[in-house]
Parts: sequence; C-alpha cells; structure tokens
Amino acid sequence: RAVRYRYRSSCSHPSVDPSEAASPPPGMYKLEIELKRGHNLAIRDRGGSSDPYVKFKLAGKEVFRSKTIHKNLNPVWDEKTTLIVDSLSEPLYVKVFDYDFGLQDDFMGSAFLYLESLEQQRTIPLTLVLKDPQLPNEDLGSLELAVTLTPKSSPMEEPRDTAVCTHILCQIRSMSLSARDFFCNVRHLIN
Ligand SMILES: [Ca+2]
Repeated sequence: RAVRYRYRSSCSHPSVDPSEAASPPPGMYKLEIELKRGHNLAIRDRGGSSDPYVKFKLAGKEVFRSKTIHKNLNPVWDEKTTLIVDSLSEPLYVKVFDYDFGLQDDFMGSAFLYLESLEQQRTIPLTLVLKDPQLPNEDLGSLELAVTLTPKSSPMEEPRDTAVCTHILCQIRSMSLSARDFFCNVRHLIN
C-alpha cells in the first residue's frame, strides 16, 4: 500500500526533516517562577484586610493561579510554577485579586514582567510594584518573586520529536487498518 510504503521510507531515515514541524516551533523558553510573597497589599474587605491570590497571564491566557491567602496583606505563597514561553516579546501579566465569597473578586493591582529584559539562565529575585492603571498614584504594595528564564537546551530537539509524533498520528489516522496491521506498523516505527 502506498501509505505504508511512504511510512516505512520516512522511518528508514535516521532523522525526520525538521521542516515538517509546525512553524514557528513552539515552547522555545522555560520560565520558572517562584511566587514568594506580597508586601503591604491593598485593603479590599470591610474588615480592613484582603484575601489575596495571584494570576499570571501570557498572551491573554491564564497560565497560573496561586492559592488564596485569607485575611492577610503580607501573604506568603512560596509557590512555584514552570511556564513554557514561545516568544519573549509577550510580557507576563501579573494580577492580584481579593477573593470574595459569592461576589466578584476585587482587583488589587497588576504589573508586567518583561521577559526580553531578563538575564537568562540565572535565578533573578524581583520586586513587582503593583499598580491600578485607573488610579496610577495609588499605593498597592508589591510582590516578591524569583524567576529563571532558560532557553530550551536543544531548540530543534523537541519540535523534531513533535514532528515525528504528528507525522505518526497523521499516518495512523489516514490508514484504516485491522489491529494486526496497526501493530505491524507500530513495530516498524519503533525499529
Ligand atoms: Ca475578600
């Protein structure tokens, strides 16, 4: 069968042409973030405190949300997350909210972390001063973080793996095989 032949011929090559990968290759950087704590955060509850939590957004998409720390304007999170970043031109958008049971959470300030300006392959302690774009003079305290930005060690390695996997999946999908044929083909791929 033509499909199987093509399949085998591509597998007989030691490597698959990386140009088969979707371009541009995604996930070129790893951004490790340690959200340490907040200092002098804004009061949003009537009791004179807040229940702060932190959101990280990349390209408009929420990529991390911290735990909520109740009734504390100097919360300690000590949470870590690792994000895969495609492009350094998109800043990390950091937003703090006051959790309110049964109500819409109140905004407590935000900051941008510009990835282009970060020194790479080193853990950098950072203080992000929180601002409300509507009230730029209001003091909303700050967040303490540590960030480590690392380029993927071998940028072509992962996209190539992805390309191979995508290729295999496409091939499997394009074939209508009995179970026996399917496993035969899988064995060819492994070899
Ligand atoms: Ca609250």
